[in-house]
Amino acid sequence: MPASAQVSPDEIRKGFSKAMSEMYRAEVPLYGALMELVAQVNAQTLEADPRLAQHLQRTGEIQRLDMERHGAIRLGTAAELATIRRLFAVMGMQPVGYYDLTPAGVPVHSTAFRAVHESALQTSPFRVFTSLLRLELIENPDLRAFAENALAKRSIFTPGALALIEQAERDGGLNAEDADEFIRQALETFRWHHTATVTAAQYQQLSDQHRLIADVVAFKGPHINHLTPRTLDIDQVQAAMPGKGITPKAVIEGPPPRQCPILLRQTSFKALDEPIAFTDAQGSHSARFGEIEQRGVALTPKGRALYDRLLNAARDELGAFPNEANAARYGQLMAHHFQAFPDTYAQLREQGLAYFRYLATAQGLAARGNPAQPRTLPELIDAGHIDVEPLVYEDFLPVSAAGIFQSNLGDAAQSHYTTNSNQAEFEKALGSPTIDELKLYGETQQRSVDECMRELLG
Ligand code: OOG
Ligand code: NI
Repeated sequence: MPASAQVSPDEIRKGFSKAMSEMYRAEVPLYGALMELVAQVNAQTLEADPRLAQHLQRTGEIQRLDMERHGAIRLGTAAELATIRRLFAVMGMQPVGYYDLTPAGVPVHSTAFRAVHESALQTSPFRVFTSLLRLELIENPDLRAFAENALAKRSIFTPGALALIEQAERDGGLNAEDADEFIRQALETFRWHHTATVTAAQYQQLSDQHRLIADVVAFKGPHINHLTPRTLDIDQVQAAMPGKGITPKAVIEGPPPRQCPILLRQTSFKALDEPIAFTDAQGSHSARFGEIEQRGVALTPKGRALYDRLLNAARDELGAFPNEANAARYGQLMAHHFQAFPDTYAQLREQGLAYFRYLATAQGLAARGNPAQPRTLPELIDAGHIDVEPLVYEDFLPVSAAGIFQSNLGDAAQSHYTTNSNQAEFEKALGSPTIDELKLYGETQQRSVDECMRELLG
């Protein structure tokens, strides 16, 4: 097939993200309500803060804001993870980062599939937080064997999806018609099932071991469990949720409110209880919830170490998992400890705490070829020939993710696992290494510097 007939993987991802959002909106009406609230608050925030609007305009983020979302799935076997990697690759999504959630009592480890190049992210920033159940953590050997057997019997991909993945791998892509069919077929893997594959008693046994185990093992496929829009003011959305009949979790995960947002702040509402037909009886299951996120600047290893240190200090002082009863104190402790985190972009940049994008300004371009034009990056910035924009954090945070899991699984789901993190095992299942996210931010920053210098001085 000639290359010209092929659709770019970024366009397939964009189409898939849209189709997924439509499916979820139709299946979970509360998601639609949340989307409307987020759109309202985003519009108000932009109106009230012209500087923010200008900055989003300059970086192009304004175009991706409405289509920005991430979702999550939980898989049961190594083979499922390896095939989902190939499915996401058709859409230009690579496994970025490794997250071990077992220290927080959730028996999974995870990665995030997403686009890696800034121009691809611009077309569609869609990401999927993908977890693999760690069956070895089920202590009861009979139950573990039952779970393994149930998972071995299911096939979560349609034959059509598998054929199109192979075709894309063979031909190096898909044409428009096949890409549309691929989106339709791939969507089936993420669909909700009203029927379970086990009896009510078996479900209960799995659930008693851990609710998450029942969520993965008892069903035909890895239903998408949430889709998360990006908000420009998470505190406002959190405050407005109850008025829309949505009850948010006790605390916002991630850093406290700041002038210059860093990393990622997230909050969610509890999973809905939905009717399920077990093989022998009617019952219910809860898995699907809603979440919102506010993204800030990506941190360098030095910035991230500071973030982790301050977060741990606040949590240690709290002495318990954040919950309804200690939420106010948690907020105070976070605000107090994070005073040690510089809160202007200039400080974040000068102290090497965050990543930035460098953009040549009109003034800089006009001065091109002028012998008086400065030649170094700091001088060009001072002269207004280069603008500095924070680079958005595109990834996730393990402590936050654990908090989101917990708020949906209920506190009863807290277990203590002594097993260590096992990135090598995860990557073996995945069939490839995971990409180091910090390396990607470093590369994007460097590319922007190189391009500026070429444009202004080249
Ligand atoms: C994933 C929870 C983590 C996030 O945004 O950190 C998550 C799950 O519940 O499967 O979505
Ligand atoms: Ni999420």
